[in-house]
Amino acid sequence: MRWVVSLIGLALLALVCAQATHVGADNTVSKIAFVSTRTGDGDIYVMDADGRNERRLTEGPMIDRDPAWSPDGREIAFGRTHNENDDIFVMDADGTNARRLTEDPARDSHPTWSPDGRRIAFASNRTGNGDIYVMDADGTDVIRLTEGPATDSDPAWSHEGRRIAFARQRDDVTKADIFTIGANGEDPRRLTFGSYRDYEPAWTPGDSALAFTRGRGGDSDIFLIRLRNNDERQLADSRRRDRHPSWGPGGERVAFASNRDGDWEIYLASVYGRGIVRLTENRADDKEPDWWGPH
Ligand SMILES: [Ca+2]
Ligand SMILES: [Ca+2]
Ligand SMILES: [Ca+2]
Ligand SMILES: [Ca+2]
Repeated sequence: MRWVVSLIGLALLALVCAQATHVGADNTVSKIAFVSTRTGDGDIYVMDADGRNERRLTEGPMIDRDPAWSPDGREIAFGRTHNENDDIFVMDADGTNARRLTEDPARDSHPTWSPDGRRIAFASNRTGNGDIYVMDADGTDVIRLTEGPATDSDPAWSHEGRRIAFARQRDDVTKADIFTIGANGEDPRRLTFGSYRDYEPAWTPGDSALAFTRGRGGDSDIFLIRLRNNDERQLADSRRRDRHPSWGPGGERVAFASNRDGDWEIYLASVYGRGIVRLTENRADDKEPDWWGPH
């Protein structure tokens, strides 16, 4: 009799576990946050990585941009223009509970999370030109990582956590290069050296390479640079502008924004083939994808 009771107990336990898994199903689906102007100004939207279940997360007259998933997928940091001031905000992944993290009159933008979710790096021009800063995820304990007259922007925190990639623009606005720096502010390294505008770096899931946007004249395309040998190759190319790469969780596909079909849409490119898939289709600008997937 006792083993029958134990079996029933085990069956009940399995049922409860299955229920719990089902309740958490939202965090088992790979999702892409992005910015769209379809309601006038920029708002943050989210969709499944196959383009389905699209929904709007922010509303109102503020301009929202640069969404960045927290590593656990529960929150999204983003940039918001309010009262002509750009600050970093964070909200729950369903769009509720938005709160402000930076309180400086300067332009604060491009949040990116440390892999443990405890810190957020961002770009700010609070000392007169662009530099990379790091703060705790509640907005406290702000530290400046880069200095000097160059304009540093577009920080991207590596998945192993020790380095942050960014774009550095010197005197000429048409030229920028990809750099990385230790998350403690030490050991800056330059990765690209061309006479192009290289920006918007994005680490592969294994941190062995970075995708980035390369601007040349009025065109821009998505490139990949391997850290082992600085080998570069082009991932997505069109005669219009291709920007803002963001890796899928498996490292086999990259999301990006392009105006190749007229207005801006979100696309996926395969790293190994030539297949390009379009995820959005409307007359507004859809940009700045940030891809999150369960680990
Ligand atoms: Ca600000
Ligand atoms: Ca600077
Ligand atoms: Ca292009
Ligand atoms: Ca569009």
